[in-house]
This record gives sequence, C-alpha cells and structure tokens, in this order.
Amino acid sequence: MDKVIITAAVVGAEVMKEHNPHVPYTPDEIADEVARAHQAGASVAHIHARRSDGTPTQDRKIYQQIIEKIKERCDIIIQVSTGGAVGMSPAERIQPLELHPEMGTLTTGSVNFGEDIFANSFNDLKIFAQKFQEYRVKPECEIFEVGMISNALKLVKLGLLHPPLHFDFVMGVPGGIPATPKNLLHLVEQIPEGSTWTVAGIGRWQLPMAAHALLWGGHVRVGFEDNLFYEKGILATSNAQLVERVVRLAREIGRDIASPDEARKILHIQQS
Ligand code: KMH
Ligand code: ZN
Repeated sequence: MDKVIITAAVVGAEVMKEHNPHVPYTPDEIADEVARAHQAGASVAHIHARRSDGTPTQDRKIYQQIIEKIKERCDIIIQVSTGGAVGMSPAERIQPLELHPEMGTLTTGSVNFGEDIFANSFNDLKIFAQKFQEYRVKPECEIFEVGMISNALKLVKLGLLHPPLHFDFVMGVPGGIPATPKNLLHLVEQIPEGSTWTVAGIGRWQLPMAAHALLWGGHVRVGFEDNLFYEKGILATSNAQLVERVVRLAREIGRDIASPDEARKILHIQQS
C-alpha cells in the first residue's frame, strides 16, 4: 500500500469559534494551524478563507495572504476550496484558483447540505473543470453522493478532467451519503483503477472512516472543517491533535506517512 496522505481541513466555511474556540479565522491563525498540522504529519492543507469576523469568503486577496503565510511556515501542498459556502456564486467560488495553487477541490454535483442545497449544475462543473485546466491545478473531486462519481467520469469523457483522478469521499453530511463502511466500499468500487482516494468522515464519523481508509489503502482527511471533537463531549484543541491520532493509527496498522513530496508523487502533481 502507498504511504498515507493526511489532509488537514483546518477551518472550512461553516464552523465558528462559538463551536470551538480553536477554529482559526485570520490568515495568521489559519497558517499557524496548518504549520502545526504539517508538523504532526499532514502533507495537504485544505483551505477556506474567513473575514476577521469569521464569515466565509472566497476573496482572492485573503487566500493570497493565507497562502503566503503558509509558505513562510512550511512546505505543505496547498489545496484551495472552490466549494466555498452554500449560496456563493460560481464566479465567487472560483477566485482562489487564479493564484495557481497546487491543488483545489471540485465538487462534481449537487447535494442537500443540512437545511441548504450545495448547488453544482453540470454546466457549472464544465466551467470549473476548464479553469482547473487553464490554471494547471490538480483537482480533488469532492464526492458527497455516489452520482457525483458519474459526473466526474463524464467530465473525463469530455476531456475536461484527466486520469488518474483523485477523489475525496465526504461522508456523513446531513443530506449526503451516510458514513458507513458498506457505503465507503461502494464508492471505492465505482472509481476507475489507478485513481487515488481519501475520505472525510463528518463529525463522529471522522475516526471510523479514517480507520477504514487506512486499512483499505485510501488516504485520510481530518480537521475542524469536518469535526470539532476529539471524542464525545470533548472538543479537539487543535487540528494537529486530530492529525496526530491518524499518524498513530497508521503506524499501528503498518502504513507510513507520506511527506508532501511523496504525496506529490502519489497524486501525480506536476511540480513547476
Ligand atoms: N462548504 C461546503 C458547502 C469544498 O471545500 O470544496 C463545500 C465545501 C467543499 O467545503
Ligand atoms: Zn472545504
């Protein structure tokens, strides 16, 4: 099995300091969280931006500050969000790709998202995928529902995505695919041979989904975006704490941890 790539999703668009005081907002806070997660073993940082009051934004200038500050602190693969927050327009969401990060997320379909709808029409997907090509950014296909895999494969047929694909199975969002081992296995069975995959279990599903991925040759995403707790009723004190637990589990299971350069090779990221 490949070494395991740990992604730290340190902030997201929904969680607030009211939920966990350690959620970072400012570029410095985000970069500090990323640096600590990198130190703990993360090789990819999934980034969202916030205004100083914590509201989510896709403002390119704020992303630029975050990216610069992360680069001052560590060499981690920076993966920007193009999902942003529900209700944002595609034009708003696409902004951070213009900064030519190594990676970005691309959600390949629509899904109920709690009380809201995370809308991604197929036409928008084509526009997003074209931008990934134009800016030469490696996409991570965010899969909240099984039909999103078919959309990703349709984009391959249209020449807008290029194998080997990398998928992130986001499991346990209310309205999306439930986080069960059978569902994870089903998702893994749908993706083309040669693809890579990671799993982001939401809330209490983060740890069990991570454990399954470690056993089945997948990669793992943890962090405050998906889960604020270390265990039931006990808030995590940092993203690094969640990364450290995956590192311990991986080592017990016999999987080494990929460095950022090793992750670049596994994910076929072309280095400039
Ligand atoms: N905040 C969610 C609505 C992504 O980063 O690309 C979408 C999301 C996916 O977080
Ligand atoms: Zn995200």
